[in-house]
Amino acid sequence: MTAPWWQSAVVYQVYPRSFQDTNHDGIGDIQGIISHLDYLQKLGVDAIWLSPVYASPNDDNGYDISDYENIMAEFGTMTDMEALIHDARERNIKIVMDLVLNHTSDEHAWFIESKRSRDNDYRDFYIWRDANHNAAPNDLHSAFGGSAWTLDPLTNQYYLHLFSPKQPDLNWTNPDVRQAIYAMINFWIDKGVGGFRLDVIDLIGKIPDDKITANGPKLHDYLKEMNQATFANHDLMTVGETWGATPDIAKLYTRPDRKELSMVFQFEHITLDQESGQDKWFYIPLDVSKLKGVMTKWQTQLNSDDGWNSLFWNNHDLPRIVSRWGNDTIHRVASAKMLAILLHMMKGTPYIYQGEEIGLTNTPVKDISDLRDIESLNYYHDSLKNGYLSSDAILDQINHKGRDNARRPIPWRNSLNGGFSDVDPWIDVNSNYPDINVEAALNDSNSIFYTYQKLITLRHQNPIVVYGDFELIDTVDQVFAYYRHYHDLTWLVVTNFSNQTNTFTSEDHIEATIVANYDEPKNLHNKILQPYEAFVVQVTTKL
Ligand code: TEU
Ligand code: CA
Repeated sequence: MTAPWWQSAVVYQVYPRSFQDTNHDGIGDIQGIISHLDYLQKLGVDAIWLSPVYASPNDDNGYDISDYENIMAEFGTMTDMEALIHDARERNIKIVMDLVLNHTSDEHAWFIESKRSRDNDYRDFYIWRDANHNAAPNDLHSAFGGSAWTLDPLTNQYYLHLFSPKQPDLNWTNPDVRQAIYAMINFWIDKGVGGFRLDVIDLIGKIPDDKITANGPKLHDYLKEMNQATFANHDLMTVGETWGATPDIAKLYTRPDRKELSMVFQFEHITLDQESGQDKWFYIPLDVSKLKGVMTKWQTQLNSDDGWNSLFWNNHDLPRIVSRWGNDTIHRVASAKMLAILLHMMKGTPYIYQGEEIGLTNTPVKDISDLRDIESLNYYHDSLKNGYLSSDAILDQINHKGRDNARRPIPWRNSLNGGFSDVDPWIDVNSNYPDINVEAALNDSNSIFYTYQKLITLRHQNPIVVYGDFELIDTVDQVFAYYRHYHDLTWLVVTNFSNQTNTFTSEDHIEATIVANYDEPKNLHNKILQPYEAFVVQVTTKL
């Protein structure tokens, strides 16, 4: 059996709203993506994960879908979408659609019907419950603040929404819901897409009455059924967003003989820099030794026979990695390359979030009016109301962790609005665009861009990167070093996760340098590592 294409692939995530505006409305669009396919081909990626482009009132920037089989007017038309799929394919790039199956928009035709009356044919497409002593059925919370239940006065029942009230949860226990969803997925498969990213897929088996949300008992039955009805017999890549996954849970989703998904996004490393028992806003410094522990666990416990890893630092929900765990001032370039090398030499399918490849930074704001994200806005207002934190303290948390950090327009060059749009964009471009932009990166042969390009090529050309065994090396805390072993070959990856120098020592003999962000290392004996230094060398190990 030949290995599936997605095991050696690198995926690039596009957040369409912020990629490129072409029709002068300040909002990115599908033609904008098409206009940069040559750039993505130059970078070398195999697939684009496209955040939602479906019709949506944009309460949550497209993660609230009002029609799965139409394109958001602001982004373009179905003809544009077909052109994108076609033009990408001509460059050997597949389009991976974002499937939001846990909920729809409250403006979806199904919900509009569902709320008409208690006996409407679509009533059971959603989750309706009677009041509990004149209050919500229970105390389930929405991820965006407040109760997960909203009362609809017309029929005097509550509906469930684990996200905003404009994102009512679908009722997956209803077979008609499932069949309607599968038909929609097949609509997109027939258009020639290369796969799907499944939004909060771990929630679809929920039992709200027992307050079970993630990993409900029927979850994997639904995924198997979905696979049979849709993905089976197509050469697709599927990746599930699963916040609470452990390696054992990941195997349930991804073990090939279970025929569910290709891989999942696990978030264990992502939650390391928050106070234990608190939500993401209460940030603390990263403990590198904990990061080593988590990454090693995933690298060693998920073998290709029983599952597959994804690798990522960033997405549209997360702060920029160079600001978060690197250094976005004097060591920006070195630390961005270090983070790239560390991640891309691991086993699994890497995802690059737009702008990561040029080391885009966070965009701290001084005023809440500079933000657009529903999660940050709700958090700000709810926290102010409960009075535990000052508005400055809340803004500080949002500046570190808020989702708009990732959602600023891509700066393409040093011109008005970074060349994203010639009118005011829907959200401001980071003011550092004169220095940090795509054109500047392409014109500098030492830029972060070319490190990413090289890492992608290395993965495509060297089975050791895709299949090699991972072995952590015991070092001082701030140094993260590991081997990859493949047949007789050994690659050594050494990274200094610090703005200070550190020492790494080994008896191994360097045969060749594969990639480095400082000068090529000469030998490994008491090697002084510069701030954020990273290199990969082929070695002969001393036994
Ligand atoms: O995110 C899932 C999710 O749980 C988010 O609320 C996440 O916890 C938060 O963004 C982290 O800060 C997915 C999408 O990626 C996100 O953009 C959507 O808002 C959400 O689902 C609802 O569809
Ligand atoms: Ca536009």
